[in-house]
Amino acid sequence: MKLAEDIREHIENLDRAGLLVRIKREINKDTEVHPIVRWQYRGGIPEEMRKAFLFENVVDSKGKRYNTPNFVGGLAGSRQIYSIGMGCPTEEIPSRWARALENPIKPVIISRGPVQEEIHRGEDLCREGGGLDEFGVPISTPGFDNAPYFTAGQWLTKDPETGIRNVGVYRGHIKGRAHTGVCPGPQANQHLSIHWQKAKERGKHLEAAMFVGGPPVVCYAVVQKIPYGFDELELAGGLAGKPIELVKCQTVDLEVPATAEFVLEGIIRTDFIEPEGAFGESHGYMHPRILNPVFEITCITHRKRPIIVSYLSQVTPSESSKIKQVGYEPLVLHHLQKECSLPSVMDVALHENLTNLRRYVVIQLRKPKQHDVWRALYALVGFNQELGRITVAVDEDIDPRDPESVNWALAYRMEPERDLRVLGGREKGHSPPFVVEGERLDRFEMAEEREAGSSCLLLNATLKQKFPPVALPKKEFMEWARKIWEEEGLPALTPRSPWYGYSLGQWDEEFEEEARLAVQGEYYKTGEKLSKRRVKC
Ligand SMILES: Cc1cc2nc3c(=O)[nH]c(=O)nc-3n(C[C@H](O)[C@H](O)[C@H](O)COP(=O)(O)O)c2cc1C
Ligand SMILES: [Mn+2]
Repeated sequence: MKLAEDIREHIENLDRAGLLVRIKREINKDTEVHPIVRWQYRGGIPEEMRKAFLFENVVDSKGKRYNTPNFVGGLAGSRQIYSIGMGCPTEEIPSRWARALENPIKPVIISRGPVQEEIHRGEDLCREGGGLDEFGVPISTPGFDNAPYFTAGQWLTKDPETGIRNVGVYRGHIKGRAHTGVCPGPQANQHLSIHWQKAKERGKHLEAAMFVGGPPVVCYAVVQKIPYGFDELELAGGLAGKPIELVKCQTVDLEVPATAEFVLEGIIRTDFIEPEGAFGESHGYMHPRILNPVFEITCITHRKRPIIVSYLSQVTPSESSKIKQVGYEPLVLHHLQKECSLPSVMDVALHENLTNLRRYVVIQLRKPKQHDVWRALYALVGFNQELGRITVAVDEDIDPRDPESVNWALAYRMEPERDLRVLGGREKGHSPPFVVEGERLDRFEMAEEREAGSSCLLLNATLKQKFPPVALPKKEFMEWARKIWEEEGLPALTPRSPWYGYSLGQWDEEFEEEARLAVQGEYYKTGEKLSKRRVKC
């Protein structure tokens, strides 16, 4: 499959793979777009059946028509959709990530690109129908959100000191034809926030370019947290195996992907902040209004009929959680196995449904020593302040991605008095509860609240001693039975672990022999043997 250069080629690839739904009827972007796609996540549809949605005929609540299709669920609606954007099978995604981290490729600047097919600046931005009036941006959580927000805006800025580029996805609250809010996060570790702070200290506004679309690999790279000072566009080049092509912006000293759908150029003011939100957030609740910077648009450039990519976020599973999970799990696994020298760690599962990845994590280990189990648990919660509020360690026979399997381990292999630890001194992170003073929550008050702290729960649900076998028929009997099942035309099976019995150490040759005799029909022999061991009572 050819790696897509832009959203348009990506849409063609999805279409060919049978992963695209085109909605041609008129759809209201304020009330219908996101609720339609939401059903794919709250309607009992398995991940393998999820599709990308292209709304071709977009109107708004006032009846206005837009020449800007909406593309939702299109970059990471499922792991399969993500793999189309990466141009590789799902199994190869982790190694692509590893390769890109080790071999980033610098972008190149070219003279022209489709993203500048149309250019609007100055007065043009402020007239009726101009500026953001041209863009039919959907409302993510109709009934709660206070405006449409750009949810797939990739904010490109440069460190005011070193000039090193950063790109990250940050929500953009649409407030007027030529200005938006921007939410660089109260977290000091958000790189846009660092740039903004540095510009403010120098008494300057921060030049920014918010672009939407471009090569899918760019979209995947810019949501991953990589070290400060590492240009995400170099990482994207590493994912693509070739440089990302950029064009120079018109009004700011920045450059953006040549094949993006559209770009908002402008400055993020550093002399005031103002209320922004409320907005339904990736933690699954409405995030209250906070004080945030304002982005003043100096120029909009776009392709003809720009496609508005919008990520479905909020309650998980969502496109937002998937786009993070696919790259984040290999990063954490690599950290435990390689950087912490814990080869017994086999897998790390960031539980996605409802809990949004970071809050509930399961580590799977192969025949670990107990001190390695604890070290893996401590290392995981040390990797990131917000990671692993609840962290569980399980053995290799427990599927870390199956909550039933994990509950099974918790119920039998964990002794609460001995096997759990609560660690304090943690940051509260991006989640409720929020302390609201009066009507609104100030972002600095929120920072204080984060400092107020939180804790995490570590649960060691690995075996500490031998257990008897899992009481299901041995594998060969289950496999034979499956053959008969299928020959009889009974409903298709999707085996779930455990589907056969296996030893967990507490079993000996005598039990083995008795079971062998039993299936050979020789169980009277065992009865006879046991009758010789009678004890008086
Ligand atoms: C759909 C979506 C929306 C996001 N919105 C925000 C946001 O508004 N504020 C924020 O701080 N992070 C947001 N993030 C997370 C950042 O993109 C992520 O932390 C990224 O690593 C930041 O990169 P940077 O620190 O290099 O700028 C969002 C992520 C996704 C996928
Ligand atoms: Mn960064």
